[in-house]
Amino acid sequence: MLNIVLFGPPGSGKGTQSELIVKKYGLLHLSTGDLLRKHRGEGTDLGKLAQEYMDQGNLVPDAVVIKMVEDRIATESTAKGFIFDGFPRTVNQAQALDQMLLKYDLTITAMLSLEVEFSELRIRLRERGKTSGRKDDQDDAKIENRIKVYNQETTPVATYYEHQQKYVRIKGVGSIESIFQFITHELDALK
Ligand code: B4P
Repeated sequence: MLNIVLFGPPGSGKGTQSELIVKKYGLLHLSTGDLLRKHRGEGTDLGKLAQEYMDQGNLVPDAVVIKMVEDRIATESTAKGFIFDGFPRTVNQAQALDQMLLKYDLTITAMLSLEVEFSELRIRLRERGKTSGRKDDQDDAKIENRIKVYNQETTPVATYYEHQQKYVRIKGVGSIESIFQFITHELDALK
C-alpha cells in the first residue's frame, strides 16, 4: 500500500501531479487546499474561518486542518492508499498525520518533494491567477507572503521526513509528463 505525501512550495505542481498519480495508482487524493476551497464555496463555518487566512496566503490554523484531514481519513479508511497533497504544511501537522495513520495501522511510505526555483513559482502562480479566480494567485504581495510562509513554516517538514528516511527529491521543472516520469520511477520502486 502506498501512502504518499506530495510536498513542495506553492505552485510547484502538487495538484497537477496528484491528478496523474491518482489516475495511474488509484490512490485517494486528499488535497487540503481543495477541501478548504470546497468548505469556503459551501459557506460552512470552517470555510468562513479559512477564507481570510487563504486569501492572504497564510496557513489555516493547524487544529482546523488536522481535524478536517482526520474526518476525511475516517470516511475513506478502506482506500487503496492515499496521496496527501498540500498536507502536512507544518511539523505539527506531520506529527498529527503519523498519529492518525497509526490508528489504522498505516504509515507514510515516502514524501516526494517537488523542487522548483522561486522565480519559476512566481511566473506559474501569476499565470494561474489570470484564470483561476483565486485571490491568493492574483496579487504579488500575497504570492510573496505564501513563499515566505513556506520558507518559515513548511520547509521544516522536509527535515521531519528526512529523519525518517522518507524524503525523495523530484526535479519539478520541465514538462508535466517528464516530471510525472520521475515520480513514477520512484513510486514503482516503492510498490
Ligand atoms: P493549495 O491548494 O495547496 O495550493 P498551491 O500550493 O498553490 O498549489 P499547487 O502546488 O498544487 O500548484 P498546482 O499544481 O496547481 O493551497 C492553497 C492555500 O490553502 C494555502 O495558501 C493555505 O492558505 C491553505 N492550505 C492548504 N493546505 C493547508 C494546510 N495543510 N495547512 C494550512 N493551510 C493550508 O500548479 C500551479 C500552477 O503551475 C498551475 O497553473 C499549473 O498549471 C502550473 N504548472 C504545474 N506544473 C507545471 C510545469 N511542470 N511547468 C509549468 N507549469 C506548471
